[in-house]
Amino acid sequence: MDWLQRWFIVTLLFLPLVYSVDRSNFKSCQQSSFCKRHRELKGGESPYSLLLNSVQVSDSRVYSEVINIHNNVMFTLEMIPMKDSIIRFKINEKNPIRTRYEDPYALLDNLEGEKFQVVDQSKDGFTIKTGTCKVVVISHPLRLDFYQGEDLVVSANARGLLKFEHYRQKPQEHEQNEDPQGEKPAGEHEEEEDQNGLWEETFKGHTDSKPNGPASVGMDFSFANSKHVYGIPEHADAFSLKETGSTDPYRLYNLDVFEYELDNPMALYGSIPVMVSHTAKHTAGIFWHNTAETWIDIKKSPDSNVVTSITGFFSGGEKEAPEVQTHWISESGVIDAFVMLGPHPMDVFRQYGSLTGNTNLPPMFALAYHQSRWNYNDEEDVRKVHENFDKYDIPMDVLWLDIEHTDGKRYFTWDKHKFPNPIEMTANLTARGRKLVTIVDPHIKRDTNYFFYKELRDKDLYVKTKEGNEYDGWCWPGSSSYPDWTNPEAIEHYINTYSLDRYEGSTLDTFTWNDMNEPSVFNGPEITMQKDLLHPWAGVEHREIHNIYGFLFHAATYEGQRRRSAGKLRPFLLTRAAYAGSQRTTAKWTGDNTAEWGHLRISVPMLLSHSVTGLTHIGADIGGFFGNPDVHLLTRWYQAGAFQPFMRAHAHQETKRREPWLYNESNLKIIRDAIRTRYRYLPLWYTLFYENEMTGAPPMRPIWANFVEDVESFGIDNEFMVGSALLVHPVVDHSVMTATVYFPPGVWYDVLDYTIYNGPASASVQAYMDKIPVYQRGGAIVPRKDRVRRSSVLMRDDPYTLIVALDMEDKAQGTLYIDDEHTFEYREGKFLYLSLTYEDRILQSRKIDPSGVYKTRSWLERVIIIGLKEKPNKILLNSSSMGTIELESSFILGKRNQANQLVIRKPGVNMQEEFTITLQ
Ligand code: MIG
Repeated sequence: MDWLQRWFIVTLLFLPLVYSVDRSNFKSCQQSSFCKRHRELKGGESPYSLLLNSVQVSDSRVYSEVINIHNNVMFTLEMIPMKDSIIRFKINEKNPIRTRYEDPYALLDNLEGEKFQVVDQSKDGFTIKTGTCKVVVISHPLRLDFYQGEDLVVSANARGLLKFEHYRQKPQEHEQNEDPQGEKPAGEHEEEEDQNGLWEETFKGHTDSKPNGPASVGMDFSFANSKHVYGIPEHADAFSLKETGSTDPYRLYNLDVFEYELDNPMALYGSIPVMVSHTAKHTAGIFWHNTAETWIDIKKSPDSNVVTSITGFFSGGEKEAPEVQTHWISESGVIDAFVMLGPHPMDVFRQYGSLTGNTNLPPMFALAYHQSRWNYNDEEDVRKVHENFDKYDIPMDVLWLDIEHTDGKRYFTWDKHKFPNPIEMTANLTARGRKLVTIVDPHIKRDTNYFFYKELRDKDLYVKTKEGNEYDGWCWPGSSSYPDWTNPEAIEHYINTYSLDRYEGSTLDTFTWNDMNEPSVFNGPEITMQKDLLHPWAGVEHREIHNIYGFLFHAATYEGQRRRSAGKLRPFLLTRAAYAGSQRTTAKWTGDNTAEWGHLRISVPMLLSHSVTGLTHIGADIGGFFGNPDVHLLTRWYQAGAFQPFMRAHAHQETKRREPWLYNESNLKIIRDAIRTRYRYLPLWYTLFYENEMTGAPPMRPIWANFVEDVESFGIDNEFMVGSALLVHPVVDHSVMTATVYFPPGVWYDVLDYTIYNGPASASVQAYMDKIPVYQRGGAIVPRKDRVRRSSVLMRDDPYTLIVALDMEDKAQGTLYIDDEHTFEYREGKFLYLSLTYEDRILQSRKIDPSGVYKTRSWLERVIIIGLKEKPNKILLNSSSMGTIELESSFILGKRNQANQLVIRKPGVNMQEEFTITLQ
C-alpha cells in the first residue's frame, strides 16, 4: 500500500467519526407513525367533499362542511379573507370527542379581516373574491385554488393528500384488529394503512402512550409555475429547498441535535412553518399554523397521474408548466393555513409580518459585535478580555457569560467564588459602553434550597408526567424540572425574577441568552420531552405545543427585561429554539455549528431561510462552536459575520481560546478590520432594522427580494444583499484567492476600491485573505460612521459619511434612521427618518416622516460620490441654519476599471436639518 492509499483508508475510517450527528437518536419519517401514514398516501381523488348546502356566508367568513366519504366523518371548513391579500382557512372536526388544540400564541391580536363577495355559486363550488385575489372552491373532490389577479398561484388539495385523523375512542383489545377506524362503514373502501403506532409507539426505549390516539392532519399545497420555494427553517440545508423524494421530508420539531450535519432535512432547534415561493411574476407564501411536530415533503415535477392544473394552465399539447408541490403533515391540532398572495417579495414579507409581527428595532449594541465563549471563567478573565479589546483596538459591545457563571447551573445566581462582584464587573464593562449577557435556561435544578425552583414548586407550576407528578428530566444541573409556560402564573413569576432586586447581581445593562429551550432533556426521547407529558394549565399534552415551548420562554424573558425598566428600555435576548412570531421578542442563532468550512458556507442559506420567514435578527457562531478553526477559517468567518445580522463569536468549552489577539499580526489586523467594518456600517444596519419593524423587509435578504425578475439569482445562496444597497459574497473556501461573484442587473462598485462591475454577469474577483467581496449597488446611498470607537454607544453622536453610488442615469437614493439607540421613545416620535436622494447633481436630505423629531448631535462629515463623470466647478450646501456655503472637495480619477470619486469634505450640517448639496 502506498501512502496515498493508506491515507485514504485512514481518512475513511476516522473522518466520519469526527463531528457527525448520531442519526439513530432522531426519528425518521418511517419511525414516526403519523408521518409514515401520510407519506404513504397515493393521492388522486380526494375523499373529502364540501357540502354545498352547508355554505353560510357571514361578514367575516364563509363557513361550510366537508365530509370524508370513506368514513362519513364531518369537518368544518372556514374561509377567512384577510387584509392585504391574505386568505386564511381552517379545517377542524365538526363534532370532535374532545377539543382539538389551537395555538393562541404565535399570531398578533386583532388580525384584520377583509371584505369579500361570494360569486359563481354552482353545483361545482363557488368563488370568493377579495381585493385583487380570489379563491375558487371546488366542492368535489375538495380543492382550493388561490389567484392573484388572473393568475393561479397556490392550490390546496389539488393532489388529494388532505387527511384529517378525527379523534376516536380507543377500540377494546379484541376490536382493535377488526375495526380500527371505529366509524368506518362496513364494506367501504379506504386505502390500507399501517395500524401500528396509532395508540402507542416506542422509539429507542421511550414509549409514547398516545392516550388520545391518532390525530394527525396533512394537506398538499402546490405553487403554480414555480421552481423555487424557501423558508421552513431550521435546517442545515440549501436556501432553495430541495426535493425530498429520496430523503426524509423536511422536519420541524425543535431539537437539540448534537453535532448537526449539513445538507439534510433533519430537524434542528427552531421551527417556522412558513414557506415562500418566488417566480419572476409572483411571490406567495404559506403559514401552516400548527405547533405540533411537522414534516414537509417537496416535489418539483408535476405528478404525472394526477391532473394538477386547471383550465388555462395547459394549452393544447404544450408541456406542463413547472410547479412545486408540497405536502404538510402535523401530528395533531387543526389545519389553520394562511395563504399570502404577494404578488411580490416585499408584499409577502409585509403580509407575514401582519400575522405574526415584525422584528422590533433592536438596541444599537445588539447589532454590534458580541464576544462569547463557554466560558469566560471568572471576573479576572472578563476584565482581561475586555481590556484586550481596547489594547488591540478592536470594538466590542457585549460580553457573554455561559452556564459556568452560575452557582451549579441555578439560573439567576452566581458562582460566588468566580463571580463575587458581578455589579462591579458589569460597571467596569459599561464604563466603556459595553453590556453583559448572562444565560438563563428553562431546566430548573430540583433543589428546594434554590429559590426559583422552590417558588415554582410551591405554586405547583411545573410540567407534569401523565400520572400527574412533577416531571424530572436530566440536564446540566442534574435532575431538573421544567416550568409549564402555558401557565400565566409561571410566566408572571419568571418575568418578575428579572426585576433588579430579585435577580441579584444584575443591572439594566444585563441582557439574556435563552438556550436549551427546545426543550433539551438529556434523557428524554430525541433529547427532548416526552410527548405525553402534561402542561396542566392549558390542559394539553406536550405534543400539542412542543414547537412553541421555547417561544413561550423567550417571550417571557423579553417581558421580564421590558418590565424591569418600567417599559422604557428595549430588551435584548438571544434564543436557540423558536417558532413563527419569535421575531417579536428575540434574536436567534443557529446553535452548535462546527469549525469547518462547510458550516461557514451553510450559514448563508440558514440565515436567509430565517430572514424570509420573519426571524431577521439571526446569526451563526463565528468560528464554529465545536472544534478549533484554523486561522484562515476563523478570519473568513469574521468577514462573513461582519455582514450578517447578528454577529457573535462563540466557542465550546473544550476548544482552544480564540480571541483575535491570539493570532499573528496580519490575521489580527484582518479580523480587526472585519469587526471595524461592521461598526462603520452600523447606521445602515440600524436603518434597515427600523425599516424591518415598519415594513417587514428583512435586512439580510436574497437577491430576488430586490431583483424580482432576475431568474438567475433564484437558486443562489452563496451571496446575499444587505438591504437593497450591498451585495455580499463571503469567501467560504479554504485558500481561495479569487471568487466568482454573480452581479444582478445594474452597476456595482467594490466598496473598497470602487472597481466597477456590470450585471447581470458573473465575474471573477480577487479575494486575498484581507478581502471581503462586498459591492454597493449603483443607485444606492449608504450611511456610515467612519470614526470607529470601542463600542457603539461611544459612536452615537459621531458624524456621518454618505456614500452615494450612481446608477446609469446618475441617480441614487437611500434612507437614514436616527434615534437614541436604546429606549422606546422612538415610538413616541423621537426619531429622524430621512430620505436621501441624488438627482440632477443635487443631493438632498428630507424628512420622510415629518412627525419624527430627534435632537441628534451628529452632523454630516463627508459625502463620497462614486461614478461621477467629471469634477464639478463648485459645490454648494444649503440649509436653513447655514444658508448657502461653498464646500471643499477632491476629485479622484478612477484607474482603469475603477469609478471616479468625489469626496466632499465637512458639509458640517446637523443631520436633523434638511439640506441640499448642489454640484455646479
Ligand atoms: O449542551 O451552555 O448551543 O452555545 O455554549 C450545551 C453551554 C449547552 C448549548 C449552546 C451553546 C452553549 C452550551 N449549550
